[in-house]
Amino acid sequence: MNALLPRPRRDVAPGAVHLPGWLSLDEQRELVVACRQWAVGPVPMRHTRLPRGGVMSVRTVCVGWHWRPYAYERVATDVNGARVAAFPDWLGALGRRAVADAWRDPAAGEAYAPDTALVNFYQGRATMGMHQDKDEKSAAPVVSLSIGDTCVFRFGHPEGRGRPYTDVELESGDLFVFGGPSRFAYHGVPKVRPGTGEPATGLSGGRLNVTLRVTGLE
Ligand SMILES: O=C(O)CCC(=O)C(=O)O
Repeated sequence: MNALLPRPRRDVAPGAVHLPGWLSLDEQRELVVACRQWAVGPVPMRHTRLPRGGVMSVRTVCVGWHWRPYAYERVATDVNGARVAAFPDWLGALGRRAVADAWRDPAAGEAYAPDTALVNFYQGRATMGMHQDKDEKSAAPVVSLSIGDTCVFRFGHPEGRGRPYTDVELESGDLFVFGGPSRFAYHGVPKVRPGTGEPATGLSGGRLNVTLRVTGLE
């Protein structure tokens, strides 16, 4: 955590907002406890297999709906066939507060009804390539919460993976919301800075990222 320099909120692109230090230390601790529980089951955290045979370097566990490339399912057919953990009410409430604060729009926050969370854990050299979040059948915003090591979060535009993009340092407790014209912007994590996290969160190493989304599925 950088206690010396101020880290003001920033509108990175239309509909894309970075709110540094949005989660309190207690909220980060509670999220870490919840992520630890989800990581062991009913569907364990795993490296997602990609359709062309590759494997993602981050490990992922899902809540509410199970994500695999191009599909959301209630049951993790690509892992162990179990039904994913239920999406808790408290996580939906956190998402509503996030959207209201990021967009300074209480009505948009009230209307936000996320039904899935993807929990990504970055350890060692794990990174994430530029991609769009487009397996959801909804244009509702994505709420991204970071805990642990700082990362470089690269946020681009919907037309392609290349420039222009903005590199944002996401630290433990930061919130990033992207929706509206930026909902389908390409984004990725080219770098995580090991050893920069705050052990008081309960995470002794690595980086956790939780994204809340609306699947648009019944
Ligand atoms: O780890 C992050 O900050 C980004 C995660 C992400 O892009 C995703 O889950 O689709």
